[in-house]
This record gives sequence, C-alpha cells and structure tokens, in this order.
Amino acid sequence: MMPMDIDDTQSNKPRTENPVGDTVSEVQCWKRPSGVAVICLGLLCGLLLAGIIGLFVYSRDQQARYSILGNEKDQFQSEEDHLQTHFSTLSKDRDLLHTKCKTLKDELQTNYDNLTKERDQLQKSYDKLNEERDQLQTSYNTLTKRRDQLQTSYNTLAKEKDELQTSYNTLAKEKDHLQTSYNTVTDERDQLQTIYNSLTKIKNQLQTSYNNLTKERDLLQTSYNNLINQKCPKNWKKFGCSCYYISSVKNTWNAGRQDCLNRRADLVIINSREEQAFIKALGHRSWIGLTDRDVDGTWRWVDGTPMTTSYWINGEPNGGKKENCGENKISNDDPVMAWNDQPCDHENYFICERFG
Ligand code: MMA
Ligand code: CA
Repeated sequence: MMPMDIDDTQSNKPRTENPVGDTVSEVQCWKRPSGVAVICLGLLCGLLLAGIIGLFVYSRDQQARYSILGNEKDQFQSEEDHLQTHFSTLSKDRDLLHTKCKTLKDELQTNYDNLTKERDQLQKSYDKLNEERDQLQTSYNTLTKRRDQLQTSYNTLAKEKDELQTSYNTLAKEKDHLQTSYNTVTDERDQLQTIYNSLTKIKNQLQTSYNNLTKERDLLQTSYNNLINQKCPKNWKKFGCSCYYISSVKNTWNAGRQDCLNRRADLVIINSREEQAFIKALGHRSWIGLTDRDVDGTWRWVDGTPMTTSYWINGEPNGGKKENCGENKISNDDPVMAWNDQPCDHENYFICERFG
C-alpha cells in the first residue's frame, strides 16, 4: 500500500508543471476543415477567455494550494522516508518471513510426507480395521442372535428355576415336617425297639420257661397218669392221685399222725371241695392233718402250708387254746361242711393220705 501511495504522488507532478497541456490540444482543433469550425472557433474564443479568467483565479488558488501542497509534500516526504525505513524493515521482515516460510514449507512438506505415509498406513489400518469391523459385525450379529437365543433360554430357565424354587421351598417344608415326623417316629421306633428287645428277651425266657414247663407238664402228666392208674394197697381207698386209709382204732391227734407216718403217709390234707366231700362221705368222725397249736388262730396243714380254704361247721372253730386240732365231724346233714376244732389229746379215728 505504501509504495502505491508514493507512485500516486509522483504521477501528480507533470500535471502541476504543465497546466496548459489541454489548451494546446484545443488549438489544434482549428486545423480541422469543417463547416462548424467557425462556430466552434467563436465558442472556443469565449471559452478561452473564460478559461484565462478561470486560470487566473485558478492560478491564484493553485499558488495557495501549491504552498499547502509543498508543506504536505514535505510531510509526505518525511512520511515517505519514514515509510521507506519502515518498508526496509518490513522487507527484511518479509525476507526473514520468507526464509521462515520456506523452512516452514520444508517442514510442512516433510510433515506432509510423513503424514501422507501415516495416512497411507492409517488407510491400510483403516481398511484392515474395516475388514475386522465387518468380521466383528458378522460375529456381533451371530453373537446377537446367539445372545437372543440364550436370552430366551435364560428366560425359560429363569421361569423353570422359579418354579423349581417354589417346588423346592414346598418340598423343603414337607421335608422338615417329614424330618420332624421321622425323628418322632425314630424315637418311637427306638423306644419300641428297646421294648421289643426286652419283650424278645422276656419272650425267650418265657419260651424257655414254657418249654421247661411243657416238659414238666408232660412229666407231671405222665406221673399223674401213673398215679391215677396206680392201685392203692389193700384196705386203702383211691381218690384222685391219693390213697386214703381210715384207722380202725381211735387215738390222739399226735399218735394218729405217727401211725400215718409209719404207713409212709400223713394225716389227710384237704385241697378241694371234692376231696372234702369224699372225706365226709367216708362216714367216720376222724382227725385231719390241721392244727393251730403253734400260733392260736393260725391254722396250718401238717406239711406246713397255711390253711386257705376251710369247711368249718357253722360256729367253729370255737375252742381257742383248748382245742388246737382239726377233726372231720359227720353229725350234720351238710355234704361238705364238717370241720370242728377239738382238744388234741382227745381220742379219735384218723384218716391217713399218701400219694400213689
Ligand atoms: C363239744 C366239742 C366241741 C364242740 C361242741 C359243739 C361240747 O363240746 O366237740 O369241740 O365245739 O361240742 O357243740
Ligand atoms: Ca370246737
């Protein structure tokens, strides 16, 4: 911009030094042969006069303006110098910038080349990545389908899991109930097992006892049969398994008993109502093997066993310590009740009894 301004200033100089240049070219119009030349000449004369007047005025104004322009020129000259200096500085700066630009351009070119290489590599990488992306996309699609299938399967399984969980909870409760019942039943079973074991022992003991008793029973049955079938000696009477002897003489209770013992027998011991009826039916008032001589009021048989069933005549026994031996009295009409307590030294028939 500054150099252009300087040129403009210079281009004004000729116009200032030759202000009548235009008038010379108007004068030359006279030389042209034309019908209107006269008119033009007159007009030109008028114009020339006006122009002379104008030039005078103009010259005076121009003098003043020239003076101003001179000053302005000096100012411009000063500014031109200043601008020239500035221009030089800027030229230097431009050269420096040009150098820098060249350096930068080289650097940029290098960078550009490098970037181009990198771009190519990136393009390759990009293409490769594209391929990989496409492969990944395919894989992704496949995986998405698979994932959807798995999701469906997962949902189905989740439902089944929930159902199974519910079933499991129900079963767990039932299991707990059953466990409780099982424990109770197990306790009861153990108790029953203990009882069963005890009962088994008892059963075995009872079985052994039963077996032994069966044997004994069979032996006793045999003995009983033998005894039942065994005949009594002469003058003895048979009833059940026993033989009975009725004395033909009277004697005291002790002497009568001794007589029985001498006959491998003892005074009769009455064990049943039938036996008592049998004894009474023999028709003799006789000693029997009953006495309370050891403890008054406590009647025992001659084998030491306590009397449990009795057939006393109504009102008997009534003798206290005076009557300590039992007799079978036949004076009453009752077929069974016949006992009376009598003084032991009283003489009486006696009935002996022996087995077999
Ligand atoms: C007799 C004697 C007693 C018996 C009474 C029953 C008088 O005594 O045999 O032992 O109790 O008779 O009247
Ligand atoms: Ca009596």
